[in-house]
Amino acid sequence: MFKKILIANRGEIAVRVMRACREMGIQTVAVYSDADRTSLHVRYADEAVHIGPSPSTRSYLRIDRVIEAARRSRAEAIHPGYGFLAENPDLARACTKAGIVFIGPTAEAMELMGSKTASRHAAIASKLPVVPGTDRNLESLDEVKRLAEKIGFPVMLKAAAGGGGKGLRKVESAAELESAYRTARSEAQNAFNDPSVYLEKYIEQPRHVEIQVLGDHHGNLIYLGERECSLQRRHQKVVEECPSPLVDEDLRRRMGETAVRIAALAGYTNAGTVEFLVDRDRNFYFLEMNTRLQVEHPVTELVTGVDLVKAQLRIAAGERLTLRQEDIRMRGWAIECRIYAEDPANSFFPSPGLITYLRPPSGPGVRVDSGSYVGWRVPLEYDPLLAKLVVYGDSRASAIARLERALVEYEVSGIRTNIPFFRSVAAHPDFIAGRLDTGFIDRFLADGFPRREMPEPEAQLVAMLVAALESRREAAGAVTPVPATNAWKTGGRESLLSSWPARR
Ligand code: MV4
Repeated sequence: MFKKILIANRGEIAVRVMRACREMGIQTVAVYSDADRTSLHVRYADEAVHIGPSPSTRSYLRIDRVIEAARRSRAEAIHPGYGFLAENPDLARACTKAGIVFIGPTAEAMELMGSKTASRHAAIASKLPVVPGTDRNLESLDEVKRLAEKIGFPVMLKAAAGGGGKGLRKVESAAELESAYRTARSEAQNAFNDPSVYLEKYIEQPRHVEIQVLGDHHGNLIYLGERECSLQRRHQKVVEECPSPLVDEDLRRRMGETAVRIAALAGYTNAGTVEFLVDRDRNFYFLEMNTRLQVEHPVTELVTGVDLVKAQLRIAAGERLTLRQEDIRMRGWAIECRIYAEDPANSFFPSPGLITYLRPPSGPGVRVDSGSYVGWRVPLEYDPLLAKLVVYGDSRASAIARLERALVEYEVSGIRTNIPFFRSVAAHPDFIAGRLDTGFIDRFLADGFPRREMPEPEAQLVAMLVAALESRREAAGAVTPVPATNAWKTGGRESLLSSWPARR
């Protein structure tokens, strides 16, 4: 096993990887930019190397600086986390060249899966289920028109270099095709420096279900169940769970076996995720493969009992998978909420700033993967993910009850967070019933969220005033009755406790 590795990332995921390292006796090296001098991942690591100014293009995205930091600190391997360089084949190649192990798949596997058309082509050639559409880039408007008619409207135009919802365009009719084609191409060019687009049949009200896979360097490839990720806002996942309420044992086995076959097409090693769209008749179609550890990996960990980061480290060190497919058992239910420094009452705008108070939830079935602490200033330079709240219960209902309890416990002051938004989601009848199609969040926001709440500074003033009055009454010998929960006692959090639409 490695003695020392470098984590080429920041925030909660860097801390998550370092936690696995500490348990395995592996020394850790953090990298950091100017904005992250006091960040938790820097404090947590055994060593830290400054790699540049705050903009990620001049720090976390600089392959040369990351490699140099690994060389100087004599790290044997690099874990890329997610985002930043995680799916950049050039980092994997630079590692190989420098004699450093890249903790992830090969550059070739990343390249094949990085191209949506190349991965679709490979899957179609092996007769695996793929969203109906083209298996190569479209060359001309004439070709687009001809193929769209053949597929049948509505169709989706997608960027070949895209993924994760970037560069999508729904086209309802032939009349819209020409202008959609031109905008899609120019958007793809701007976002990915590659104008290539392709066509898919539009799947109505799909669900997003993804399969976790692990592959070692000895030909073993297994799947670790699914994650339900249909709750998204602007193609950003908001809530993820494992298992999916939609998936039964038979569908899980069929999707899992398909995912393993797709991964095998790339000679896949290490941790990866195969994404599927599932239609209303529960047909599933390969969408894309993510060649990294994902944000939502903890829900799979809680339900399968497998530590995915430790598995990644062992695989990268050349060890054999000790788990066989038949050893993977799913037990209980896990739900994750991504806690962001953003203001749900103001179109989810980022809300960076100083954290003046923090009381994360704890207790049975609660896991918080966090990169923040009291007194830390959330930088505005990066994705404002503060923490992931992950709850576990023996059933979906008990996981939801724990989620509601944990969200009531969660207190953050100084910045705005999306915690109130999750309190409302967790209490929503459609969420509770597992009706999680991709339109849920939009309908939910249109239906009257957010409710008005007392602004934070005023709420704090009220709470201080109440506390001062109570202590004077007590000093004068009065017995303070146990108060009924009210807006004064809770410093304005009352409206959060009685979340929309109504407490059950
Ligand atoms: C689609 C689709 C309908 N038909 N592709 C792909 C990436 C994901 N973030 C959005 N994607 C979609 N691809 C075809 N052919 C609908 C979506 C989609 C979606 C999918 C899963 C979960 C939420 C979604 C929200 C909007 C659109």
